[in-house]
Amino acid sequence: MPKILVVSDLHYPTPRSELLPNIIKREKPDTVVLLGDVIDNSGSGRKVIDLYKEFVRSYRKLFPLSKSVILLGDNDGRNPDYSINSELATFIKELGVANKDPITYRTGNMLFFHGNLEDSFLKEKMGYYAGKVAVKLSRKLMPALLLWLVRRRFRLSSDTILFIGHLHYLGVLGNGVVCGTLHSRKILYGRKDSMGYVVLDYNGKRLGTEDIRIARL
Ligand SMILES: [Mn+2]
Repeated sequence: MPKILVVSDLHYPTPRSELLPNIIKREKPDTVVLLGDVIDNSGSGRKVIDLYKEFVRSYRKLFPLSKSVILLGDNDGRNPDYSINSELATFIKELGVANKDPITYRTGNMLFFHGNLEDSFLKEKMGYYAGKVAVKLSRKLMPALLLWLVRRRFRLSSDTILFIGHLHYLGVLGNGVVCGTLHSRKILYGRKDSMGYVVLDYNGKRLGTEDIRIARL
C-alpha cells in the first residue's frame, strides 16, 4: 500500500531538523508531505528564500520533489501583514512539487494545512498565551480547539481527515491529526508530546483512522 510520510514544523536549520534524511531512509515513503514551517530564519539574519533554496538543494537529493507536497507555514517567510510571501510561493510552485496550492493540499478524504489561522500579531500572541494556560488544564485542549477552528474554516465534513501542524504537538484526536515537529525547543509541549512524525498507509481511495501511525522520537 502506498505510504505517505507527513513531517511538520521541521524548522530547518534548527537542531534536530537534520533527522529528516534518516526518517526518509527508514520509512521509504511513496509521498512526503512537508506540512509547513519547513524553514526558520529567526535570529539568523538570513533571507527566507535563500534558506529555502539551501534546504531544497539537499532535500531533492533525498527524495523526488515531484512526489513531495510542500506547504507554507507562518515561519516560511510570512509578510509583516500576515499575507503569503508570493516570492516563496512562486519558488515552491516552480520546483515541480505535487501540490499546486502552497497553502492546502487535498487528496481523497484528506486535507493538509499548516494550521496558522492567526492573521495579526495580536491574535498570534493571544493564541500563544491562551495556549500556555490551556496546556496546564489539558494537553489536548489547544489541539482540539485548533482542529475545530480549521474544520470550520474549510467547512469540512466529518468524513474528511484533517492534518495540521503549527502547535508542535503530535497526536490523533478523532478525525484530526496534529503532526508534531522535529524542532527540539519546547514551545507549549515537551519532547514526548511533540517530537516525531506521521505515517499513512493510503489505499488511494479513502483513509481510515486505523491507517494512521504516529512515530515519536
Ligand atoms: Mn507554525
